[in-house]
Amino acid sequence: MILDKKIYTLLNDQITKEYYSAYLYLQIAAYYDEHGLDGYASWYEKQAHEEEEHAMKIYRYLHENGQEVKLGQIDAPNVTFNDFLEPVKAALAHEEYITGCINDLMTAAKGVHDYRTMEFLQWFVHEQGEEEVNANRMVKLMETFGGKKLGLFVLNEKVKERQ
Ligand code: OFO
Repeated sequence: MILDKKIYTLLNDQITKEYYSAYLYLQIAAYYDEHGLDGYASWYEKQAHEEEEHAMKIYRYLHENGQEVKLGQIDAPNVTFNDFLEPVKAALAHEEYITGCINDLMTAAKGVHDYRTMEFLQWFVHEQGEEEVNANRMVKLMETFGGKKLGLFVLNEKVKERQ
C-alpha cells in the first residue's frame, strides 16, 4: 500500500522522536545513576529500551507497506537537572508531548481514510495512556516522599520492585 505523503512523513519523523525519547530517558537514567539511585536508573534504562522498540515498530510498518525509511537526526537531550523531581517531571512532559504527536498522526490518518494506519496507531494510543499514568505516578511519589532521605531510599527500592 502506498501511504499518503503526509502520513508517511509523520510516521517517518515519529521514528526519530521515539529514538529521541530513548535518548532522553537514558540521560535521566544517567543522572539518577550518578546520584546513587540505581532503582530509578534501571527504570529509565528500561524506558529507553522500550522507546527503541517503539521506533522499530514504525520502521517495520513502513517497510511492510513498501515505504522507504529515512532516518532523521536525533538531537541531544538538552536538559540539566537540579533535583530528583526535575527528571520525573521532564519525563511526564515528554510523554504528554508524544501523546500529542500520536494524536496528530491518528487525526491525519482518519482524514485520508487510512484505516490500516489507524489500526496500527491504536497500539500507540493505548501505550501512551499507560505511560502517562506511570509518569504521573513517578511525579506524585517523588513530590510526596522524595524530599526525605529515608523516603527516597524506600522509593528507590519500590521502583526496583516494579520492574
Ligand atoms: Fe514511545 O512511548 Fe511514550 O513516548
